[in-house]
Amino acid sequence: MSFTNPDIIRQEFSCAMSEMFRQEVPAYGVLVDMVEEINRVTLEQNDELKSELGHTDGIDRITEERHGAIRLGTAEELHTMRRLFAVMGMFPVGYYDLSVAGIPVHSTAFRPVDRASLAANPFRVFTSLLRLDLVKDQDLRKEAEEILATRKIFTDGVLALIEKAEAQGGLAEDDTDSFVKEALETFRWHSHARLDLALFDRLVKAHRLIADVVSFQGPHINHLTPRTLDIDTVQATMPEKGIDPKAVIEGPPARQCPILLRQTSFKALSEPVLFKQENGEWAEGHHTARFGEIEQRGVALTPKGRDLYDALLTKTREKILPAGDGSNSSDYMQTLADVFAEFPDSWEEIRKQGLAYFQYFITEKGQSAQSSAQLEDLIAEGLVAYAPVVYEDFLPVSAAGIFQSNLGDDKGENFTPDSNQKIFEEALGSTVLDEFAHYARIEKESIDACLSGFKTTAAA
Ligand code: OOG
Ligand code: NI
Repeated sequence: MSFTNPDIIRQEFSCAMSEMFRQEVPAYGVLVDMVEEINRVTLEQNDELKSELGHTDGIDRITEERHGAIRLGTAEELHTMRRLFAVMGMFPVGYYDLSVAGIPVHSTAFRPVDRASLAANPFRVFTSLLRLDLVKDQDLRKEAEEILATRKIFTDGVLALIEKAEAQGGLAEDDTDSFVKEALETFRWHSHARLDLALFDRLVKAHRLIADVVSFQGPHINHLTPRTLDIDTVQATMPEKGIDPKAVIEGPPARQCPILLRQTSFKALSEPVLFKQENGEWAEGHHTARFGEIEQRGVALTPKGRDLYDALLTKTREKILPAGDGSNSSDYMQTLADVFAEFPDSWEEIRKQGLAYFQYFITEKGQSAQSSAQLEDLIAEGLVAYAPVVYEDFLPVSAAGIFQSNLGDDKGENFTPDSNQKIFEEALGSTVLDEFAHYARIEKESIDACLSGFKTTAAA
């Protein structure tokens, strides 16, 4: 039996999701059009960037790139979600504890892992699991648990197809369309809540995020994110298009050599929701949940580079915390840039100090050469060159900033930080891939391929 390549299922799914979200959240469509235009202009003006992207991840990938995010309520939901994403070639990478930032969730990113799959379609989903164990009000916690225990977020159709895919080792072409269609249902917006307005208000008081997860029939996709090549321009241009951006860009400042991930979003829209009252009638309330985001990716950092990044970010935030209303945005961005002056800003220096991961390749000159030299000599002789490995994961402090700007200022109770990867993985039903080990492997494989390339040439 022949199966549809999971990369193709993911491609179809992400297109369907994008279409649904554009229809449901028109401002997102405006943002995507803006990003496409700015990416086009950026590439036109920057030949170096164009050739660099050609080496690492292909020009075609840029505007298509999307990630999304969902928030789940129970261990069982997370477990089934892992099985659903596996059908599309998406696997859990990384563990993010957001309780450190006062948000009662922990998360992973489901994503394609190997290079060919990422290149075929990079779509990933930042997936959070609500932690009701952090809620102090025992009655509220019990009520929330009871409500979540009775909801079904997956259609019978998709459950059957997941089982079929697992049993067969894949999905036949005939089943692919209905899998995508049925899977999409889980991520749809529901304008009718599962509870009444009074309980919703109590949940909001505990934390807006708890209300967002517990009140609805399913884990609506809360944002999608195209990749931009010039995040500062998009941030500055949003207001011109009638879109209200969050106060600051999350992550590192603008640099010659981009590192990790910079992100910004437009603020979640207030949407009407109908709540079922005791007398059987529907009462209208409001909820902010859905927004649009953009991201600009740079090089993946080694643990040493990441420690430096974390230290500089902490130092910045000790001096100034970005205010939600944007009143100190330019001071924050300036302080960030000043503090990050300490982080080397040339690829050569970054590589020399072992701060980031690189992919090595044989240059044109190297193609016809013979050598048994070591890597550093091959580079010095111009036979081998290197390009940054793109960071494909997320950042907990940035994610918390995105959460916060979209939950409003009314944050509710403060939670005690309590990282618990083991509990998360138990719910998931598997471990998460360690992203550092993964990037290290990419680098090592590229070095091995270069060195053996020369050996083969020398032997021939
Ligand atoms: C997820 C926020 C995190 C990102 O890009 O860091 C995120 C959420 O709001 O559910 O998507
Ligand atoms: Ni995001």
